[in-house]
Amino acid sequence: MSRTLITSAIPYINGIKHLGNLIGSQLPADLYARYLRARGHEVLFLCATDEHGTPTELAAAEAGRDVADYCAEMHAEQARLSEGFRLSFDHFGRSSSPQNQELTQHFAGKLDENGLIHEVFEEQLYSVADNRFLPDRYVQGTCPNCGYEHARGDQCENCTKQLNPTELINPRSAISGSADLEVRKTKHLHLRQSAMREKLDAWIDEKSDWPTLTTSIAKKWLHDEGGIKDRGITRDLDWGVPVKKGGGEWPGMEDKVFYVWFDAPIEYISCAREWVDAGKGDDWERWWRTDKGADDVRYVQFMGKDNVPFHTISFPATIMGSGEPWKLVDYIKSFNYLNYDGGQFSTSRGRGIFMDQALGILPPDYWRWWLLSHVPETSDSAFTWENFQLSVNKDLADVLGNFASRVTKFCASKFGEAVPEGGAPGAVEEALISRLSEGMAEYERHMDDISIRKASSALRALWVAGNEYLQSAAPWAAFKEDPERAACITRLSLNLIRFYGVISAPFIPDASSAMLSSMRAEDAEWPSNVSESLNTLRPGHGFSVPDNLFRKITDEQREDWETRFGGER
Ligand code: B3M
Ligand code: ZN
Repeated sequence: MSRTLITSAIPYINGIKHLGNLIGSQLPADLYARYLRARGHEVLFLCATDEHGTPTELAAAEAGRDVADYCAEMHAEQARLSEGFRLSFDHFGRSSSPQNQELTQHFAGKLDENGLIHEVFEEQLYSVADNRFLPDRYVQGTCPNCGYEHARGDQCENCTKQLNPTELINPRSAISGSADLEVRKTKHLHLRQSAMREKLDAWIDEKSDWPTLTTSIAKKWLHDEGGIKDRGITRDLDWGVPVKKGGGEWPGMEDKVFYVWFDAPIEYISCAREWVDAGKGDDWERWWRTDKGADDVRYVQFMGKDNVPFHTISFPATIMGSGEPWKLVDYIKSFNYLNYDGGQFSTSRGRGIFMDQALGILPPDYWRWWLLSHVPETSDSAFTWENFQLSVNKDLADVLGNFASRVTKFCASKFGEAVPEGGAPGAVEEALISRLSEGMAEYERHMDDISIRKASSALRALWVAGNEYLQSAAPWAAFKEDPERAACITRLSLNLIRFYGVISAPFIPDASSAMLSSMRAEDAEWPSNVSESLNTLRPGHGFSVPDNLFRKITDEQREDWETRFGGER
């Protein structure tokens, strides 16, 4: 049995996530975690909320809330929605935890000891009225490029041009609106990523099995435009991890916090400690410290492509630079973007479908199936209501749901609610079993490779095989002339429902448990041999007809949702 540590990129705390966020890391990570657990591996699957940074302070201010209260509430909300989508985290932590504060300061201290932190003086806008330095986003003004009056100091939302706060015309503080701003010098810390370039480069070169999407982004950052830059890791904010080293003071840095992207990945480690502190596990170091057994762990990360630079450069630089035996990632699975009906999902503009809305109209499996079978793996992909309706109605309702309902209803009416005895299987059954065996090997291969689209097609093909078998073997026709034959087909088909319940669980856990409980299956072990697995439910074993597993989406519903979710939230 092997051990796998799985982390999903940790979602920002400010606001409910949309389906593009969900499929960009958490949902695929959950699929993989469920699959490995089902195959008998020991898995630690961690996620958390990413709570620091300017957007959090701004969102709390906009909601008129204290930032700590706001975060606590949003964390609970995100945890609730994660459960709603059946994300099977072993722990859903918080980057604002005391554990993460301590570990972040510890890393900073180690990096400093190892000469990898530079103190730099930067010119920055200071608001006299607010009595503080303003981070880029806290400065507002007129865009020098397009004249938009509400451009932010980091970027103009209107024309998307990246800006420096000092370039804005009529700059003012986003906190107080005051225009009484001065340019002053202030001290910041830089992580000397450039000093680690060769090490990082060599490390990436070892990763020949990584998706090209991952390695190409990493290489670009290491080499383009004169190579990897040092990175500012401090900010002028109140909300964040205070800049200290290993708990001690850091002279001159009293009013500053670490940059959110410095402490967020460290939360992957802290989260394991939070998991132990919450009483859910007893040893986090065996997952994270290579001197404490984590050598045997395979560590897999999931994330959207925009997060790749931080996971291939900045976080490894933090870990390597500490000189301590922390576990480095073994495999990074990254994703492209999911678009929404001819545009982009957008949190700031409330465009698309958000997790709470999705669960408000349909159960999680409908979304899980569509999202995972259309995951933007090799290129961006697009959500359309038409395609969603088609895929739910065809794959889930017509193929899988219909199979389970036809078989159980037929059996109940002809033989009663127990597996019938019937004759011995024949050539048709043998053909089916060999088709299923090949299909299973393919399904497992793609799941092992985290090739999600291919895995979903392979799973669908397994469902289709059962359906086609049932259709051509036609027990309802055989029943009249040869009830023994009809009973044999029925017995195998009832076993197929259990089989589907087991193998579909990583994708559609609720429907899978419904199938398993209607079959009263005690054994839900992953099949190592298809033929044996289809013999699990013996003659006389009772079952019940499941409620409709999937309801079809009607044209009316589709049109209604299309309108409802067409505009902004
Ligand atoms: N919160 C960005 C995102 O949700 C960021 C990921 C952090 S992973 C350490 O896409
Ligand atoms: Zn502009």
